[in-house]
Amino acid sequence: MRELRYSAPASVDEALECLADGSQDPRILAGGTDLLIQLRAGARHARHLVDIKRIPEMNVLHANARTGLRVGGAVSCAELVEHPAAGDLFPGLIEAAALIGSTQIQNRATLAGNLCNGSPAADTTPALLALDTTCIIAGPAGRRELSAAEVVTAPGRTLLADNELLVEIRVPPPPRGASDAYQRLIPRSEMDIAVVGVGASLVLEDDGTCSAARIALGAVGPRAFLATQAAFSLVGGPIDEAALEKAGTLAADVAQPISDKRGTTEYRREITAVLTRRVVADAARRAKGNV
Ligand SMILES: Cc1cc2nc3c(=O)[nH]c(=O)nc-3n(C[C@@H](O)[C@@H](O)[C@H](O)COP(=O)(O)OP(=O)(O)OC[C@H]3O[C@@H](n4cnc5c(N)ncnc54)[C@H](O)[C@@H]3O)c2cc1C
Repeated sequence: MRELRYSAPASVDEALECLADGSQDPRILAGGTDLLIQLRAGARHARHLVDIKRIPEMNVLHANARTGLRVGGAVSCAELVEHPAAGDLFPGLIEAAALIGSTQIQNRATLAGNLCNGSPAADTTPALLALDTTCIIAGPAGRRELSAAEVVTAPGRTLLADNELLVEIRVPPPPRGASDAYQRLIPRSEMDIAVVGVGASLVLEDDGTCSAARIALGAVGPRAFLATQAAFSLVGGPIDEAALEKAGTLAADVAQPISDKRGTTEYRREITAVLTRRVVADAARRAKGNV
C-alpha cells in the first residue's frame, strides 16, 4: 500500500509550501466529500493530503448588504446555509448549497470544493455564476482573481494550477431590487445529481422593469456556463409570461446536454426551458420584495 502523508497547515503560506513540492503529489483536502471517494476509486491520485480546514483565513464567513458575501475555502455548506444574513441577501445561492447531499454531507462539503471539483452538475456553481462571483486564488507568485465563470474549464479541470489554492469566494453586494434563485431537477427525490440546474439573478426597478439579469446553466454542457442571450432578453421590460417564455427558449437553445441514464438530450433541453422560466419567476418575485 502506498503511504499517504497528511498535513494540516495553520496558514495559507504554509499550505502553499506543502503544495509547492510536486514530487509529493500533494492535493488540497477541504471537506473530502468528493476527493476521498475519488482517491478510493482510483480516479485521482495523491501522496500528500493538505487539509485546509485549520487555516483561519479559509474559515472567513461574512455576509452583509454593504459588502456582500465572503466565503473562505474551508467554510462548510451547512455553516453558509445557517448564516443569519446570507439567506436574505442571496437566497438562490443558499438554496443551491442546501440541496447538496444530506445534512452530514453539508457539514463537510464546501462551496469552494464544489466549484474546484469541476463537476458539470455541481449545484452551487450555476448559483455562483449568476451572482457574478469572484474567486481569490493564492499561489507562489502571490494572489490573483478569477471570475467563478472562468474557474472550471472542463469536467474535473480548473484554471487553478496544482500549487494554487482558492482562498475565498466573494459575491458583490446586491443592489436595491436584486434577488436570485436556483433550482435543479434530479431523477430521484434526493441524493442524486442534477439533470439540469439553473441559477438566475435579477435587478428590478420600482416600476418592475428588469434592469440587469444573469442566468447560468449546469449539467447541460461540459461545465456550467452563462446563458447570456437568455438573460439579455429579460432586460428592459417586465418579467411577464412572454419574457419568461423567451428566456426559457433562448436558454434551451444554448444548452448542449448529453444523453445518459438520467435523461436524453431532448428531455434535458426541455427541462432547461422549464427550469429557466421557474427560476427567473422566483428571482423576480423575490426581487419585487427588495424594491
Ligand atoms: C452522498 C453525496 C451526495 C452529494 N450530493 C451532491 C449534490 O446534491 N449536489 C452537488 O453539487 N454535489 C453533491 N455532492 C458532492 C459535494 O459534496 C461536493 O462537490 C462538495 O461540495 C465538494 O466540497 P469538499 O469540501 O468536500 O471538497 P473536497 O472533496 O475536499 O475537494 C474536491 C476537489 O476540489 C479541490 N479543492 C477543494 N477545496 C479547494 C480549494 N480551496 N482550492 C483549490 N482546490 C480545492 C480538491 O483538491 C479536490 O480536487 C455529493 C457528495 C456525496 C458524497
